Amino acid sequence: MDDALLERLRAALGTEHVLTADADVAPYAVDWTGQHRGRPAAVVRPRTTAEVAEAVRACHEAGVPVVPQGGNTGLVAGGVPDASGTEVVLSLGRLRAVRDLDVVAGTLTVEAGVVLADVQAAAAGAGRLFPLSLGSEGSCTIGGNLATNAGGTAVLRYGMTRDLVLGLEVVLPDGRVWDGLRGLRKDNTGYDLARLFVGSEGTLGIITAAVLRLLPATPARATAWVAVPDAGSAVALLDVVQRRAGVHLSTFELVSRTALDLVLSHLPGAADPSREPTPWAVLVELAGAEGTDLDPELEDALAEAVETGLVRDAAVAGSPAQRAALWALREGISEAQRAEGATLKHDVTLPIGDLAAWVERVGPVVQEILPGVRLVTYGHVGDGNLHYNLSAPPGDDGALRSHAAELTAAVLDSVAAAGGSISAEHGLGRTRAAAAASYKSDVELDLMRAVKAALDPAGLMNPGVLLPPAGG
Ligand code: FAD
Ligand code: 2HG
Ligand code: ZN
Repeated sequence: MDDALLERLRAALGTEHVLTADADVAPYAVDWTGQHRGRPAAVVRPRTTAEVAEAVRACHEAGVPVVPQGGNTGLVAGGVPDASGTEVVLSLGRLRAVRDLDVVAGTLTVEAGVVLADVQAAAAGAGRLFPLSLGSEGSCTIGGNLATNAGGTAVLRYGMTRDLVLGLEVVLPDGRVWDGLRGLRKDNTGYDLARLFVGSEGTLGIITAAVLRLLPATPARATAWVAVPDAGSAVALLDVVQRRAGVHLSTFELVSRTALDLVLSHLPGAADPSREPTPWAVLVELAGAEGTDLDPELEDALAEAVETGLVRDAAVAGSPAQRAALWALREGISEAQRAEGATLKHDVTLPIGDLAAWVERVGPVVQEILPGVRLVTYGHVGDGNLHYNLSAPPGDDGALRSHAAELTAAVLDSVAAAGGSISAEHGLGRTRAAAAASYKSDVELDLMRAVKAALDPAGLMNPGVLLPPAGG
């Protein structure tokens, strides 16, 4: 990499925050799955918005591409560099200040590198709720959540990250700073620029701070692990719980037997809460204000569902420890699948009325391509979002890798044919950019390219992510 640029970065950030040695850059070069490994020209770790701006300006003037990185928990290789050795990774991990908390206005202003669990804790410390909730919340950053428009396990009630943000501060690809840190609920003064950056996966600019919406706290909880015979019963159960619990329903997660078995074999101390194994289970949680008695709503819903044959068995958490144990079964799936070997992830949305039939249709197609492949199906069924993940036949990672393209094409084609989305909540990154382009209309692609060209005419902000490389 150009010595003059390195010197300029060192002068702006301090020598110890410009990393070039192989051992130092290694953790920033590989994604969470371990399946995408890039080669950064350098890793820079600014501390303030002004330092981010200076680093981006320097790279822009030198014509060097920049890859923003938060907690590096992304699952589509959007925050790690390519293998060219020309890209600078800009880590937001040192922008960790909580700048403001306004309980009356219901807003929390945080810097991009604040870990999601710390955002939740800051809200809870003020008796409020920041409802975004993901299995990776102990290490992903709010900047990464915004950049990917993350979903998670409470979208059903509170929406995606986009629904939880009011204003942003962004360093643009040429190093200018846009101060859009406004906490107003009503502000119809032009294009919604903040939400344009949400979900842009670091391709339009670098989010350095955000004004987030806070909600009333919901410390009352009722949680159950519900055994169901098939995915159709899970979808029907959703209707029953929505009718009985109304706005209190905050989580409705589907887990297949294959996914649960992986957790039971990899998570120490894990136990199946159901008396008899069923092919599917649902984690249901209701949440309400202090003092709300949610148990009758949950029990009425479950009693109705048992009577109509939708539910075989249900374990209701009787203590915080039991609740945590049920959640661990759901949140442990990614880790258990990673421990099992090679993984092929498909994060898809189906129209919810077709979800169960789609699962029945696509299984045999996938099994025909690779007999013995394991269908590690689970997800946020209340949002129509399935993680239709595949694991290799036991001990045969090579077979999954050699059939990966064919398997993914079959799954994504059938999602598109059903009117679904090929990326529900993880984004496109490098992994899905080309596929998404092939399913979009020319008009939609033209609009996306026009936005990219207007904000990043030199094409230096996370190239190859979200939109495929030119000519690619
Ligand atoms: P990174 O992985 O560092 O980056 C992700 C993308 O955002 C990259 O394109 C990067 O360039 C860009 N980016 C990061 N920070 C900035 C910034 N400040 N400005 C501009 N661009 C930036 N995702 C869900 O949606 N729902 C889930 O339920 C969920 N559960 C998960 C569970 C596990 C165990 C794991 C490992 C991942 C899970 N994820 C989930 C995926 C991941 O955690 C989210 O996509 C998360 O939002 C990424 O945040 P991050 O800080 O790790 O971002
Ligand atoms: C989840 O819902 C996450 O647990 C991760 O979105 C999904 O690891 C995955 O494929
Ligand atoms: Zn998910």
